Amino acid sequence: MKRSKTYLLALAVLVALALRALAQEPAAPSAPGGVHEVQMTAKKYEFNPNLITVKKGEHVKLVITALDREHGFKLEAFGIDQKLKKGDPTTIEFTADKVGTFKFQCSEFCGFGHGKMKGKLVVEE
Ligand SMILES: [Cu+2]
Repeated sequence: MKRSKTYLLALAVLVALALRALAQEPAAPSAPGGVHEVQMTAKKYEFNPNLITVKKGEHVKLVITALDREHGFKLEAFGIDQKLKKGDPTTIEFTADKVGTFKFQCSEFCGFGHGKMKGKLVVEE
């Protein structure tokens, strides 16, 4: 008799723990629809940072300043191709609505290293 009581008690504790874990789960996705702002610079021949990681569903706001001359920011997967005027912060906004790794690159010919001026946007689940 005593054994089955202990067993029931253990079961009740397990059920309580499981319910608590389930109740906490929906809180996990960090701020759906939140704004993710990144300050960036562009110069011959690099973007800094050149690796941007965001979460799916976030509204991404890139504020990019071209330091040495005019450059461009092309993120084809999200239909973005924006000129970056020298010394003038340009804001580019989009919603990261798909998961994956997407390349971006300079879209304004800026010299012999232009073809290597690129980076990656990683959108995580
Ligand atoms: Cu360029």
